[in-house]
Amino acid sequence: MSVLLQINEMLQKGRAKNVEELVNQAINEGIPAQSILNDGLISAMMVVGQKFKENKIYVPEVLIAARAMNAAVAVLQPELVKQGVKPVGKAIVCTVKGDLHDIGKNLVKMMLEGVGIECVDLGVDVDGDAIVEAVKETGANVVCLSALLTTTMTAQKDVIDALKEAGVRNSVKVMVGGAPVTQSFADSIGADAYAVDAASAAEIALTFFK
Ligand code: B1M
Repeated sequence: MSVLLQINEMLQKGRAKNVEELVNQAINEGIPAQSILNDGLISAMMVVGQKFKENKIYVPEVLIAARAMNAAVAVLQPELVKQGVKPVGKAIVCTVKGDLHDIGKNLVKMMLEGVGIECVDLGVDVDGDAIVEAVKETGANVVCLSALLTTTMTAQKDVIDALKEAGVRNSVKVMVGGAPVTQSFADSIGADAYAVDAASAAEIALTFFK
């Protein structure tokens, strides 16, 4: 079995140590960093995302795979820089003002990173002004807003309003999600996208960069 296939298989199982060793082996074999990233790591995270969507695996397995992904990316990073590989794009991720839930937000971040999107994580309880500032400072193309409470989902609209007021609404795509959020709510507040889960969020975010 090729080293890329082995990386893919081990990453799906969340075996961080094995993945790290195999990534080093692939680098030593002269396989381009981009190929290790795309064909070994990202393709494995896509499978993990799909299985999660289909309820074939659950949050703990995703977190373990994401941890292995992060460990592997850390090993690969110097090679990616050396070979001039750039992230697909940049996204801001956060949980909106008044809301302290961060497990779903963290999953979204991990899945986005898993498909090669650089994430600026603003944390939880984040208001529109902080997001506007981050958009201006980082040049991110996508803003991902998580809300877990019926009382805080309306803060997603406040963020969109703040982006409009600051004149930067057209420079970013806004994606919303979280347990109480629905497609019709997303449409009603003028979001560009709604994602039901973290894997779908990564798939949709990728379409924004194409
Ligand atoms: Co809270 N809480 N909580 N809580 N909590 C819920 C959400 C609740 C449904 C529990 C219940 O009553 N049955 C309820 C909300 C009711 C409502 O508004 N409809 C609730 C409440 C009421 C509260 C407090 C108000 C309780 C209190 O103090 N009286 C309080 C609020 C604090 C605050 O935020 N201001 C509170 C506090 C807490 C804890 C701090 C104790 C803890 C959070 C710890 C943490 O996050 N670090 C907590 C927890 C753990 C939960 C439950 C049990 C689990 C949430 C979770 O992490 N789920 C939750 C009940 C439940 O959901 N069964 C509950 C797993 C996570 C992977 O799912 O975040 O939905 P989720 O993410 C999903 C999707 O929604 C989606 O992707 C993920 C899956 O792939 N997704 C996105 C999420 N964000 C996305 C963004 C996207 C796309 C998809 O694009 C941008």
